[in-house]
Amino acid sequence: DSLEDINTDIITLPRFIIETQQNVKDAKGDFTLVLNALGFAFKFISQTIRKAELINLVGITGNTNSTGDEQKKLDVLGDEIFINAMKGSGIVKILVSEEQEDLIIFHHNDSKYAICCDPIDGSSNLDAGVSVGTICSIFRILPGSSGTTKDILRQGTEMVAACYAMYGASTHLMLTLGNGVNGFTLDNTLGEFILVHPDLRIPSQKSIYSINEGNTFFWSQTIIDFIEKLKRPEDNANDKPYSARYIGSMVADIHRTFLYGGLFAYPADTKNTHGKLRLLYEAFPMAMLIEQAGGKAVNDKGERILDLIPTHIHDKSSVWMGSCDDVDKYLKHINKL
Ligand code: AHM
Ligand code: MG
Repeated sequence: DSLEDINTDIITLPRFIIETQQNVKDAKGDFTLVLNALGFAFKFISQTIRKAELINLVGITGNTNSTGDEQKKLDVLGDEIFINAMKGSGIVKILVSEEQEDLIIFHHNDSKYAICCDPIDGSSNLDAGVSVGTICSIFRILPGSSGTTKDILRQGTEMVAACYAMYGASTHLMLTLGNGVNGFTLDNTLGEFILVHPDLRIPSQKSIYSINEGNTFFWSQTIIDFIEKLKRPEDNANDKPYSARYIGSMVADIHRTFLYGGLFAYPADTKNTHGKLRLLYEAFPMAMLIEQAGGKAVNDKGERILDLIPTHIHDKSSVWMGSCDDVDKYLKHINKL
């Protein structure tokens, strides 16, 4: 590349936040601190995952043994990295993590936010080098609250922001502040997330379904019938069956859905009677991101995910989310449209 080709006016995550906050009345820079802490946690987890295989398998770095026995599991490390980053931000009062039974409260003066996260989602895929990610929902705590579950057991529509990081061939960050979705990619040499997908829109239709079909035996007849329909050429546009794509990492399956379109689902079944995915830090943030990009997100009954209210911090929900027309196809199937 010639030097003239270098873009010197790139939009980094901090720049994006500063410019966005300038349009928000009464913004005091608090949210910048939250995003800084999140960005740092994502970079740290990303680097740790990238080093992990070499550390564990061949002991190439550090003073670890070659069997990896004394290594902390990556999900534990990811959780610790995330907790410490949020604690260090000085602005987060409450943290819910998939890895922690109870909510964590940080005692800082003036801390205003509650973050719910799955630090390493899809961790069963880690040892095979398949993409995993971190998912987060962000609430502003209730006025005068000293930090209780009331600050987070709220309707999904009350989130002020949501994001996920995906640790794949590159590290990606998808972020919504309730005004569209913006996609960033980590430039490892700069150590900065760079805006690469401003105002990302999810395609309105794509004949892809993403579901763990190995669970068919546990599904209701309604769901079995619907998935069969997607496979029958005569029931679909252009007489074409849907393609199956399932990674088994929600972040990676949703990331593909953002870029290519299609339908991602994890329904309830006789094993997981409320579905498998967690409302506060999996279904909610992904539903907000999907809706903000022009898609839809509902549960098995066709109820909008963001209208649900959790009763416990680790509550689960069935999910059907993705391209508008593909989710509508499900809604029509269950007579909710
Ligand atoms: P985890 O939070 O324990 O990693 O589980 C969540 C993951 C999601 O990333 C993924 O969509 C789903 O579990 C896959 O489940 P299954 O293996 O049952 O298909
Ligand atoms: Mg998870």
